[in-house]
Amino acid sequence: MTLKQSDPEIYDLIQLEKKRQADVLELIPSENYVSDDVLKAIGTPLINKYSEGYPGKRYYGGNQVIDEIENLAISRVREVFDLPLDWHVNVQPYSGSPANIEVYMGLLEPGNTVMAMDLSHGGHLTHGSKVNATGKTYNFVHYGVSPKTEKLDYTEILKIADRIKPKLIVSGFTAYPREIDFKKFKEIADKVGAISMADISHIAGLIAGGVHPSPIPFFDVVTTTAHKTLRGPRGGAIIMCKDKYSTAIDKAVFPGMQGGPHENVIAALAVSLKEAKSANFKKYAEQIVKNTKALATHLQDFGFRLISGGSDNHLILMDLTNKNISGKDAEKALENAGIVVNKNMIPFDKRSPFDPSGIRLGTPAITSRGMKEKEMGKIASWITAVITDVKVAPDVAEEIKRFTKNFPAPGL
Ligand code: DSN
Repeated sequence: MTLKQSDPEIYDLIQLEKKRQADVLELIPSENYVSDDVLKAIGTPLINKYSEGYPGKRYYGGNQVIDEIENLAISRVREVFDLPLDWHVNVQPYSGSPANIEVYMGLLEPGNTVMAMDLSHGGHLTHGSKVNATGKTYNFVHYGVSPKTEKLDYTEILKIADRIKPKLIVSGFTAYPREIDFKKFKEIADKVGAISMADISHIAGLIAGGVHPSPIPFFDVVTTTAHKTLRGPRGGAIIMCKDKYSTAIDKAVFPGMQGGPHENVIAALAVSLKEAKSANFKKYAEQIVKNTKALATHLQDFGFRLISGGSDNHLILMDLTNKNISGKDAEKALENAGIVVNKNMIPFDKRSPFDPSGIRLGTPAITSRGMKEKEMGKIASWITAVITDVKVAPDVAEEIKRFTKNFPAPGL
């Protein structure tokens, strides 16, 4: 019996979501479309297996095949991120948030001082937000972007680090549209004797594709989710670290935070990492950056103010203050038009996180559909039309439905 026959309610909802994903312009910069092969690997009987422990040292029998899968995923991580021999890999974190928490658990004591980017300037909840376990457990001190340039000010970051002497400094962002100078971060960490940690979740695919500098090999620890630009499965993550941190971090992952790893996700991660080694993936990563730059230029030509004046990576952070619409209302209006973005705080925002001044948009998913610079002008003009007059949204949605048919999304 098929799922359609045995559980039509869930089957129909899945079809509806597939149709939604096919019909819209997906511009949330942390989302993407995985390949058919990644989907195939994740929906396998690997999900049935318990494999607490690590390859060769499991707490359950019957893990010979699972060990091979996990080891293959690890060796592919090593190739994709060009890891030196004295680096260690853990592919078991359930997602990006657990991965970050596990690094802190492994390397810090509660109450230790840690430095990271402020959430409202583009950090992440697990970079010590007050409402997150990380902010409640450790003494996070935040840096932000410069009020003048809206870019990272490394001199100011050094000043703060020198004053507070953190045990660990986190670099890596969820809403920062510029290239990160990991070398400068490492210099700062070295000057104050801090562990350097990069959360590359957003830009892992750009690093793998060679279009963003990597923090490897000179950083101490690097975490990343598997999805986003890397185009692997959600519900997976990777920790890479210098060997001297490996025992503490492995113990924090299991048994510290987690039980049995999700080996179906690890297999899907391995599949996506094989894809990430291909020449096509490099082209995709290059195209993401070209598309974002083109979209940014068109939006600026239409009078939108972009945080930091543009983008070097896969995302754009837009300040809507001069358009007299809030981030929340813009997100809704654009959604009605088939353009999916997310409302987002902008640096020094005077509004609240639930109804902030900005929206965040990016090009990974539409690049995976094969869209190029030519399409970015069209997309910018639709965004402009909807933000200028929200009433045009239903007409734009129809146009976009026709338009997206020319760009089949992988996996749907
Ligand atoms: N929530 C993710 C994002 O959208 O950027 C980060 O984990």
